[in-house]
Amino acid sequence: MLRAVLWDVDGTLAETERDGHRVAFNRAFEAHGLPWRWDVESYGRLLAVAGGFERLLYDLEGRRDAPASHDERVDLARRLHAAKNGLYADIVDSGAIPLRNGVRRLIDACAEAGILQGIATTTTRSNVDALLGASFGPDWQRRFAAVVCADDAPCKKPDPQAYRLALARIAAAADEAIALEDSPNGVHAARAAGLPTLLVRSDFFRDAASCGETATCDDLDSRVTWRGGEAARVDLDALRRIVDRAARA
Ligand code: XBP
Ligand code: MG
Repeated sequence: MLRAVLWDVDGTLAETERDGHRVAFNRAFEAHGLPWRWDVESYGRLLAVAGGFERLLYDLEGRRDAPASHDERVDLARRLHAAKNGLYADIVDSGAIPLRNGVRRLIDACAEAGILQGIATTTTRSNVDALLGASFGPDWQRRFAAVVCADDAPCKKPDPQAYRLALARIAAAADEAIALEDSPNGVHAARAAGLPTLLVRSDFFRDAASCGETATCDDLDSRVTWRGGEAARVDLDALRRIVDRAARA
C-alpha cells in the first residue's frame, strides 16, 4: 500500500540542468577569468557524473590548462562550485526554471490524501531551497516529511544513501513508497534502496536505455506505462497501482 512518495530534484521537479546549473557553471568560469564553457552536448555527457562538484573535478582532471596538482584542482573546484551555486540561485530566483508538468498537481494531491512526501537528491541544500522556495514560497518545507540533500547524504547517486536516509526519516518501508526519478543514476540509487521507481524522463535522459525502473513516462501529465498496466497520466491512482504491481512481482 502506498504511504510515501520520494522526489528527486534535478530533472524531476524541474529541468534545472541545461538552463540552470550549466549556465551557472559557465558564469562561474567567466567570473574566475577562466576560458572554459560547457555547451549543451558536453554538459549532457558530463551528467553521467552525479554531483556538481564531482562533475567539475572530473572535467578538470582532463584539462591541460587546469592546475597541475590534485589538491589545487580540488581547491579550485570547491571555489567554482560554491560560486556556481550562488549564481544558480540567482537564475532560479529570476523565475527562469519552472516546475515540470504535473509536479504541483501531484504534490498537492499527495498532501491532500495524507501521503508522506520526501526529497532525495544529490544536489546541494541551497539549490533545493532556491528551487522550491521560488515555486512554493518560503514555507515549502512544510510539504515534505524529509528533505535529504548532498549535505546529509554525501555518497552521490547511484549510491542508495539518500533514499535510505529519506525512508528512515519518514519511517516508511521501501515497499510502501515510490521514487520519482529522471536519470539512470537516480533509478539505480532508488532500486538499490529497494524502492519501486517511476522514471519521469527528462530532456538529457530522453533516450536513455531502460535501467530497471518499474514504470515510465515522458512527464507527469502524459501516459505512464508499467508491466501489465497503463494510465493516461500520473495521479495517485496510477502510483498506487504501480506500487501494488511492484509488490506482486
Ligand atoms: C543532480 C545532480 C546535481 C546537480 C547539481 O541531482 O547530480 O549534482 O546536477 O547540483 P538529483 P550540485 O538529480 O539527484 O537531484 O552542484 O549541488 O551538486
Ligand atoms: Mg535527477
